[in-house]
Amino acid sequence: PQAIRLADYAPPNWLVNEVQLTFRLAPRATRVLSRIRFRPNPEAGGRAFFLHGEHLKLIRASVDGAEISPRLVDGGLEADVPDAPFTWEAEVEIDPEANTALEGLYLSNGMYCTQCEAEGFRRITFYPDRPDVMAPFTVRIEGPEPVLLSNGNPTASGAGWAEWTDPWPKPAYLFALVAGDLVALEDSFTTMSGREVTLKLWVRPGDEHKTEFAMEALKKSMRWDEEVYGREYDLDIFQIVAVSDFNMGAMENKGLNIFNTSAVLASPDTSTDANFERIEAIVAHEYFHNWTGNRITCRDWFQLSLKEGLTVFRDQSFTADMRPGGVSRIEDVMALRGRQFREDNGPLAHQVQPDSFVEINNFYTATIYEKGAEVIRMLKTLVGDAAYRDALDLYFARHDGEACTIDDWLKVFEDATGRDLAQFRLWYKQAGTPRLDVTEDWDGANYTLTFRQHMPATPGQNEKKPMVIPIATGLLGPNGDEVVPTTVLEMTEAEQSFTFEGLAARPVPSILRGFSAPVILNRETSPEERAFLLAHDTDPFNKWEAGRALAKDVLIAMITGEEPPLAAYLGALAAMLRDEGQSPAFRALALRLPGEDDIAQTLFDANVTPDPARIHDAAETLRQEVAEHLQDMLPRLAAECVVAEPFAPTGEQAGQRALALEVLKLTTRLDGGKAAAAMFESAGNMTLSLGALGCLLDAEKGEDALAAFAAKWQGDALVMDKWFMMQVVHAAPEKAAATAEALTAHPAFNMKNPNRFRAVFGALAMNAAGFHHASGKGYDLLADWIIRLDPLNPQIAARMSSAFETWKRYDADRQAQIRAALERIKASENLSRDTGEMVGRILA
Ligand code: B3K
Ligand code: ZN
Repeated sequence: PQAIRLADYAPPNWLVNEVQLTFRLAPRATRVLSRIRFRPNPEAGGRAFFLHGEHLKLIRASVDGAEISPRLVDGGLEADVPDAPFTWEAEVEIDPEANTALEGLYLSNGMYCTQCEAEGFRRITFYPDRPDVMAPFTVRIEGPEPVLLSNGNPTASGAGWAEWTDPWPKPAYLFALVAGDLVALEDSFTTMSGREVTLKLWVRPGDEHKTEFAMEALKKSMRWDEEVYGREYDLDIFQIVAVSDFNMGAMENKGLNIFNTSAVLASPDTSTDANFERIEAIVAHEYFHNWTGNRITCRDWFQLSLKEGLTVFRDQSFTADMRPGGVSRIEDVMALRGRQFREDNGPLAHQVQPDSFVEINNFYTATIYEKGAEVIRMLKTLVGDAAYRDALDLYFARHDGEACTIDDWLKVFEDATGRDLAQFRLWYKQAGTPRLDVTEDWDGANYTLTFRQHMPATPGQNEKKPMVIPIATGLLGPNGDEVVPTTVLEMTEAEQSFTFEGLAARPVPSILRGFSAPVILNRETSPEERAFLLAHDTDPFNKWEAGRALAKDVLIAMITGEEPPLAAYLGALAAMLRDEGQSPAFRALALRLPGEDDIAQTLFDANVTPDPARIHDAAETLRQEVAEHLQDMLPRLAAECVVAEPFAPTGEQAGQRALALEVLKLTTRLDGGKAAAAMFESAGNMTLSLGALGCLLDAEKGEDALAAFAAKWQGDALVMDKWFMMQVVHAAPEKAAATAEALTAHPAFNMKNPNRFRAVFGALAMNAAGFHHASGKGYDLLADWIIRLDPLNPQIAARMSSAFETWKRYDADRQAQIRAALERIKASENLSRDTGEMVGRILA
């Protein structure tokens, strides 16, 4: 398969004035009639006429009413057309029931739905399926289903049909259609200019009780976008539909968002606090796309981060406002390091704006999304809040209704602020995570920090230029007082020094506050200084970071056989827990150890080959040490975090439950699961119930609880996903692969359902010591199932293969095993373009 290159971008030959679609729904033979008015693009280099189309049966086609026989070619058709505006009509037949790729029009539990981003519309009808072709759509749906939905406003309906009109020009990837037996929670929202918008959240009958939270999240998002970005909603109705079979979290189709049930349905009985938080963020994310993605879209898929990075940044800011206290930033960074740093430091590293791709679906990555958001956060830090808002206002004013590029975005900032962003642009074009080494100098009055940046080579990029790095820094005095408040040091050189003058005593620096740049900071720091920062730093992120770094120092020393600073860590932890000024949410995060995958990467960076089994053992030993050291405090802490009020999915309550569960994990190491069993019995919500189950599984006492859990929840697919997932995540390393394999034989396992497949195999990949067990069984099992899934759902198969992306870190035996697994996938017959590209890149 051929790579698509950014450098080859050419504007479309033909633009579209208007699209009219008619769907005659039938599970095995849906007819799609299209009437499209084309006009020549004055900016185009030619007039050749090509329409994308895949898996379509062409019934007939005409140009200006005259039947024609188009030439069917690879990926679409060509036709001879006039050198002037004309009307294209076509009728095609498609088979939604056979569509297991969940791209285009497909059936999920008897309900029709669509997924068109990135290139799914070409599986619905022949069309210029590229985002720089934007048009208003009118859609007529005919079918026996009681509910027939599409984008925009409802304009007419009758028995067995409905018509929808979307006046806002949009690219085809934002098209959506839903038809089925659905019920809606209805509400309304009055916009800042006083317009009344109908809100509907559609679910399958029986799920009505799980809709309220997402509806509230939607209304909060609509208000927040008005207040913070001045953005108002622009149709009479906004709808969300929950679908059980969906490849990702959700999709921002204009006026008709389609959501994975897991990203929208919630109730205290069935959803954890983490589920609630994720749902609130995804509802906001998809809603925010209405302006950053839909009204202003991407010129081509190389600009994907234009909408995704910005929209993630917006949803992160929203979450920080909804859940104050600094914890959400810590969670964002944990996710960034866990997924994006991992990606950036392996064979799949790529630019925030790639230069080429084979399959665009492989580029919906942590780099495009999360690093893209970090880049925008840095831009905001550099220009300041007011200038950021001015630039955004200019962006919306200048580009509304257009398909834009990342360069258009940067130009807006240059014009609004007068800054030259040529160097900043490198954040989009240089892959990899910068390393920032810090040294310091104290002359008795002046304190100098010297930074040196360097970036390891990434595939296809050996030489890197220095980047602009905003380093938010504060200084603390010896008694813990802040002597220099947060200042943004703007680093632009490979090596650069910053001096703070006239200080009374040698300060303790707090560097990279709020994680002001997505870099790896290296600075020799004593355990005492880390403990000092954990106790005194005023920046919640760096406070947490100090504790985490100390925990990492301990683990690394345990693994490499040096003397671990255990006493300093345990003492600091105990002091932090006693500090009632710290929120339960913060204390819960500070109690968690760094992940085993993170430790593996850190060892690899230090030229030590990580042994997953040893890392796991060290983490277990340290947790046991922590439990014993904190023993006396645990009962009081547990009592403190009992939530007296009725359940509410608020940040405060979630923090209390999170701390309760961290305490329970430690307690389980001391009482063998007694407290966990009691918690499992009495838990009145899914957070505590699942947390207690996890503790019981860790203690290898989960059998009864698992059975009770399954008996209670067998009718609820989303809860059963958790049941599958927990068993694999909490399996001992030597049992993880066998547990996953046994679960695939369970009658409720269904490989065609992405949530269920991920519940087992995403969980296997998450269990680092289990997946990388020396037997190689984890690798073999995952390869087997990727090979099986690929013909059915290439997107999920390809995504799952990234579990292997860290393989070069490991010893020769493991590398040989992984290579064999990857080669086996690569050699399988008819491998998809998706998985082929991924495996090829990982092996390269
Ligand atoms: N834009 C969609 C993702 C589409 C993924 C296509 N493989 C969801 C989102 O980012 O909001
Ligand atoms: Zn998005």
